[in-house]
Amino acid sequence: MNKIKKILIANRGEIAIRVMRTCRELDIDTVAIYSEADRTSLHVRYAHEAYYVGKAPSSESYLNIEKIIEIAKLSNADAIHPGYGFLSENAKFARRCAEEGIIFIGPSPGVIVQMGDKIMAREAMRAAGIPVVPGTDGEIKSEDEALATIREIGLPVMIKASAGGGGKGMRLVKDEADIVSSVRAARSEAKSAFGDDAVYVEKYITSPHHIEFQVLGDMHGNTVHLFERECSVQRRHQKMIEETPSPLMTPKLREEMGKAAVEAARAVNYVGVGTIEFLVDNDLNYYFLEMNTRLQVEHPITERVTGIDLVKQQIFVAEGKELAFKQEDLKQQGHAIECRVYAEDPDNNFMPSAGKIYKISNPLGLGVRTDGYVYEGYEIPIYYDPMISKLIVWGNNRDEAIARMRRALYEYKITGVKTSIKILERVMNNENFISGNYDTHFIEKNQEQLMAKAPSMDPEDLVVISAYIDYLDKIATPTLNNKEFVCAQSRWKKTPYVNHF
Ligand code: MV4
Repeated sequence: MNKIKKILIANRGEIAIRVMRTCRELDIDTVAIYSEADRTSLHVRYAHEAYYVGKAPSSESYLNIEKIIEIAKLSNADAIHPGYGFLSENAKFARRCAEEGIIFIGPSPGVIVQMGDKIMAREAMRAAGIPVVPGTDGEIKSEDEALATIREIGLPVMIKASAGGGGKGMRLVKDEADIVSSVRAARSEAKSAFGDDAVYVEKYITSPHHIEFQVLGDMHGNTVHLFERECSVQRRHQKMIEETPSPLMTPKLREEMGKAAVEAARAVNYVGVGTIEFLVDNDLNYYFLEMNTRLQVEHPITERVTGIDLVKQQIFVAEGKELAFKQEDLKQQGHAIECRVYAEDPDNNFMPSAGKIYKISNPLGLGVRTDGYVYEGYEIPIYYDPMISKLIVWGNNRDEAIARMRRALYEYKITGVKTSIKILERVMNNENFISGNYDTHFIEKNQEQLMAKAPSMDPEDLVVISAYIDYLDKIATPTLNNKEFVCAQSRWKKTPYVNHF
């Protein structure tokens, strides 16, 4: 046992605050680092101490390994929590921490390397008896080899970069004539993106579900899973909505996949929280896809249905504690959904919407959690991820959770920047989503309903509305921005604005 007293959080935004919240509950001191662009960021104010780390670009700040180690030593932090993104899956960083006697809150550098290399990960899983997508044994070394194997597997196939993941460096091949050019293209894309041109081939699974299992292992050989998360609602490999339980799941499949996930983690002696990603086809066959060796963005839905604080578990495990529960102690209670709120303009091809948050009103009430970091007057830096918050709701069942999410989205008011809130509302009202009938192609298949532009306004209506706004301005308290609120309210047709007064 190695009690942690002070943690440096090598991250920013909502996840930095999320981690610090648990630290405060555990009476652990927190050290923030911040870039030039983050001087006014909330994680800086939330921490017990904060240190400037470098210029705004990530490469000079949140990715600056030596500078971060220096600050950890200067501040006497005994551990570093990397959050997600940035250095969270960087084996070199984990190794440098170890060399300096700082606890890296995550798995060993060896496991990070092994799971970061998708060919190695595939091999390890196949050896452990976990179903992997049918495909090549290892790297495809030549175009001839590609041709031969692809003829064997049968088209369509996916060519994937071994150093890739999350959709980067992937090529779908449907036509034999395209094999050679696609392998070449995938290779050169991989080379320039990752400095590694190794590629492999997998059979293409049509319309799969993306279902992942949360795993947790300690240093004493105990490993459990904390059930699944359904992550199929995504746009261009950016997740939008996650839920647990998965509407697709049956008790039998859950048990089987849960066992597979635990075996997968055991096969690499996994210590810490991790995620086993699976593709599940329409016949409920499941295939190992990748393992993520970090705390994930969507971890709160798992926390909500299991009652387990995953950051607390990360810290306990890093201290060398034994897990305080066994698999049979864990239950999924009710249903949780997360919506990711991005500062993006859905009417303008999801372009990042930079600018100052003018007004923000977070949803509250029964069964609602928001993990965010922006405040009124805060200017969202352009340098980092556009996700500004996560809205997580819980219900006794899926229908209640969806209704609650609709209600919470209705309460969510953000002005000053464009956000994805209205798209999220449309998903919550989409018949296919409501019936649980969706897969990874949900967004494209429901494009029309989800992306419909608001109808342009009749000039006569505009006159009426502007007169009404004038009227509201006269009766309102000066702190309320009625103009903005009228705009925000208008998307909720069933609740006319006047009902609130
Ligand atoms: C696949 C696939 C179909 N067949 N592999 C995309 C992200 C990367 N982690 C793997 N991805 C996929 N791999 C085979 N053999 C379909 C996808 C895929 C996908 C996977 C998960 C979530 C959303 C997705 C959207 C498009 C494609």
